[in-house]
Amino acid sequence: MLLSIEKIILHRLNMRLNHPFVTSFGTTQDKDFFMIEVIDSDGHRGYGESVAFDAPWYTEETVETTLHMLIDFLIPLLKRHSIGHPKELADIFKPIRRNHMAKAALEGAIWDLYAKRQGISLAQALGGEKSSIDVGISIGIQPTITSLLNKIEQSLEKGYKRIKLKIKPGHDVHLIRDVREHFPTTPIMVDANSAYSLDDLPILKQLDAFDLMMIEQPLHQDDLIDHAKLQKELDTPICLDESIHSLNDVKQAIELGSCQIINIKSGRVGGLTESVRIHDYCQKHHIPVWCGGMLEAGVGRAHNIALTSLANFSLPGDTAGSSHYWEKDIISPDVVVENGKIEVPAGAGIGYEIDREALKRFTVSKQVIDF
Ligand code: OSB
Ligand code: MG
Repeated sequence: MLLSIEKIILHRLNMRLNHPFVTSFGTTQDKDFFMIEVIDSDGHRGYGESVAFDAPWYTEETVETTLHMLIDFLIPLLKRHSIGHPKELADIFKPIRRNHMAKAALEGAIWDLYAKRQGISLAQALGGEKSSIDVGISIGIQPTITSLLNKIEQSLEKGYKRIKLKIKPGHDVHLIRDVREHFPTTPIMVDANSAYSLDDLPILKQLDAFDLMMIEQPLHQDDLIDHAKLQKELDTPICLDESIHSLNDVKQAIELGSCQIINIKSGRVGGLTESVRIHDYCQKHHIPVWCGGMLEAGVGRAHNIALTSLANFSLPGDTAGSSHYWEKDIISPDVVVENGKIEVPAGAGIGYEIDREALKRFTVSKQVIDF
């Protein structure tokens, strides 16, 4: 059955994070982003969230570039095709190079719409098998070691299954040593967001002493070769985030030995279809994957939960509960973490409703595109 799209609404939102999130790149507190609502002729509504930030510090995309791509290229392309299944979008979007976050936002909304039309959950539509997922938490760089230790303690009390800490040069070995003294057996990993180079090998090698689950994206954001050289020198598994934009990147990384674990973010790889392909390929090659986070609001978080229900998402991801980020989320119910687990909703599509009151409160502007 073909999808009969009648209307697309781009909701531009601004939401303030409960706490500023600090990485090796800088600080984020006010999240400017948009949510896509796709409405079909039967009144089904599919939702997608764009994960691009207001500035291009994580990848090259921004809120403005993703809107430009959607309005001037991707939505016009979509209008010229009839689609039966969201997997067809990969071919339809092929004439447009990269711009993965823009593509993923629209593709995600269409996956949700498709699942709702089928009367199945998004998790089921993607091939998910788990009814609940284990989750971890990503703690940004803290002003003092005391506040970091407190945050870790609070996160463990809430049951999070692993703790991810951000590191950068000058804020690494001593910090992890302190943390390990207080938490000798907690599953801990670190994320450098590309802050190091091979010149830092002596420092990175010292991290081997702390029994970390993995070190995420230590080197340059577009590198695979140096990561392969580094992995040969380290006992700690390397996980790639920024370096992975597609299944092709994953194939090259595995062949080169650049990493042993992959962080999948649907926005970074161009959508859920590509995420599932990467998941399947990694499963076949015995590479565990986990679902990364982009400080998403409810819709993006719901998509991450559905994706994480696939079997080879065998390590806890960064999908923390709504209340970790927001005073009020835009979905109902909130995403709740209990004993470090999130129940995968069984309802149709993403399985969460949009809280219209909250949506209105955070809406800055709205654009309606008729088909
Ligand atoms: O590197 O995984 C990252 C947040 C924004 C951009 C990049 C990253 C992150 C996080 C936080 O680590 C993940 C989350 O809690 O959503
Ligand atoms: Mg990362």
